Order: sequence, then C-alpha cells, then structure tokens
Amino acid sequence: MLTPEQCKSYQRDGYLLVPNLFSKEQLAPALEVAEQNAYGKSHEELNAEIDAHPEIAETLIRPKGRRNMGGPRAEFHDIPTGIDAIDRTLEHEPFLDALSQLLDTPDMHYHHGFVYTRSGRLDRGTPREPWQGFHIDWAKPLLPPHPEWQRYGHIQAWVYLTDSDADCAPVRVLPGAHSKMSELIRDPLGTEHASYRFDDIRELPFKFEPVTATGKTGTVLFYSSHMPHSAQAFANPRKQRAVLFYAVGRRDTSTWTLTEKRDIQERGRLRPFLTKTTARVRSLFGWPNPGDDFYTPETLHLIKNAYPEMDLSPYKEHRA
Ligand SMILES: O=C(O)CCC(=O)C(=O)O
Repeated sequence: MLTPEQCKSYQRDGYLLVPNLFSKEQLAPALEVAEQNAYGKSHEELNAEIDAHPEIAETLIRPKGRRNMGGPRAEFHDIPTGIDAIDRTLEHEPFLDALSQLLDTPDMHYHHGFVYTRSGRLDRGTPREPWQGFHIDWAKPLLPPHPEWQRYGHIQAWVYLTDSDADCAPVRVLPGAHSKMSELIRDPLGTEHASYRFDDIRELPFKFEPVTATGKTGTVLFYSSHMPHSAQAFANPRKQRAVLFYAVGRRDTSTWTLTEKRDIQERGRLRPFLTKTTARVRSLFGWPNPGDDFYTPETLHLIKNAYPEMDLSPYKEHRA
C-alpha cells in the first residue's frame, strides 16, 4: 500500500515515483520479450549489430507514431500482447492497489497499455531544449481538460523494465501543472495550445520546474493524464529505455477520460465534425450527455474556447 505521504504528494505534484513496486527478477522475462520484439534480439546484440553495420541505423530509426512504440522491429506494442510474461504484469496486486489508491476508487477501468522501448542509437526527434516538448496526451473525445483533474482524468503508469537513469532519456514532468490545465488551455482546439502541447514552458503564466523521472528497474512512475510531460534525448546512446505503459482510469468516468492516441489525420477530421454534430452523436464519441455533471459554467466556458463555433445550447438548457 502507498503511504498517506505518497498519496498526498501525488495530489500536490500530479506524479509519483514508487521504487521497487516490482522486483527486477519479476520483470526480467517481460524485458526479454520486449527486447526481442523491439530489436529481434537483445539490446546488447542490437548495439553489436549497429557497430558492425552502422548503415542499418538509418533504416531502424524509431519510426514515428504510436504504432511503433514497441520498437524498430516490433511485431506488437498493444497490451495484451498475447505473451504472458508481459500481459500478466498487470496482475501484480501492489500495482493495482497503488492505482486504486491514487484514483481513489476500487472500480477501475483499463484504457490501454503499450510496450514502449527506445534505444539511444536509433532515437530521433526528441526535444533539443529543456523547455520544449511538453504536452498532455490527447483526450479521445477531444474535450478540454476538466478542472476536476482527479475525477475526470486517468493515470498513466510506467513500469520501468530497465533502469531509467539520467543518461537513458528519462521522461520529464512538470510538478503542479496537472491542476492548472484548465487555466492554461484556453484556445480553440487545433491551435498550438489546444493540441495540448506547450512549445515553450518558459512562456506559461505559471512557473514550473521540470523534474526528470529517473528510477531503477521495478520503479513505477504514476502521473495524471493532466500532467504535461516531455521526452528527452539519450545522453548515452548505447543505452535503452523500456517500459510497460498503462492508462487506467476510474470506471465512473471511463467514457470520457479515455485517451487513446488518435491518428493525427483522424483528429483533424473529428474536430470540425464534433463542432457541428448533435449532442447525441457527440456522446457516441465519448462526450457526456447533456445534464451530466461534467458540464458546469466553467467547463462550458472551456468548451466554448476549444470549439468557438459549437452550439452549446443543449448542454446549457439542461442546466437551467
Ligand atoms: O518517451 C518519452 O519520454 C515521452 C513519451 C511521451 O511523451 C508520450 O508517450 O506521450
């Protein structure tokens, strides 16, 4: 069980690193499978292969997009993968207990899970500067972040299969920013901010100090889906970073906290469609129905910012 201090620190900071939630021995079979999937061999053998044939690195560079989170030669990345060594990691009771404590409910909902590997020799496209690259992951229904981040958010939990030391590109988070999202994202969807991406955190109206989420194998990083996070480059290109990455939410709000990473073109088509369609059809895409307590004067205002052209009267009428 997490201590009350750990729970409090998650509430305050929006993230929590829990060392030794799994043992290294317990995760070793999952790491072996993740490496075979990612590289077709172990990571050490991959480095040897690239040493012998440097030209292959160009063709193996981590391809862009969620489909390729598994790695450059991945056959899969979605969990369940069909392989017990990975899939049954989710059964670890202390992990489920921690999720339940942080979500403040025994009734949880699995949104998605990915096997996610990055190898230093093949990595491209990471932000160059420490203030770049922060974003929250797109909400599936394309709703702006709700001020009640705890109730209307979910948790992203990264189970570290490898040591995520300072030189192996640990992810960075912005403590405290999770509870400010509704104040920070005020623009129409489709602009820089409303893509939930902050080009330069130094320009935000609040000052945040990024924290680098280092941890040894067996550590779990929990962060709120409202938490901006950013990748960084490997300081040691011979290293890798492998995690099992889960998104788990509260069951009672699961429809609209789901954040599958949608294809960018699909998002582009969905936004104008959501703007003009009916409330009933919007509900097919995960929007709460008119009358749901999701809609408050404040959230209606946020939605108006996000979708200036949308007719919000069905949602407003139900409040009257
Ligand atoms: O690879 C990383 O460190 C960050 C990944 C990330 O930002 C994401 O998956 O949304």
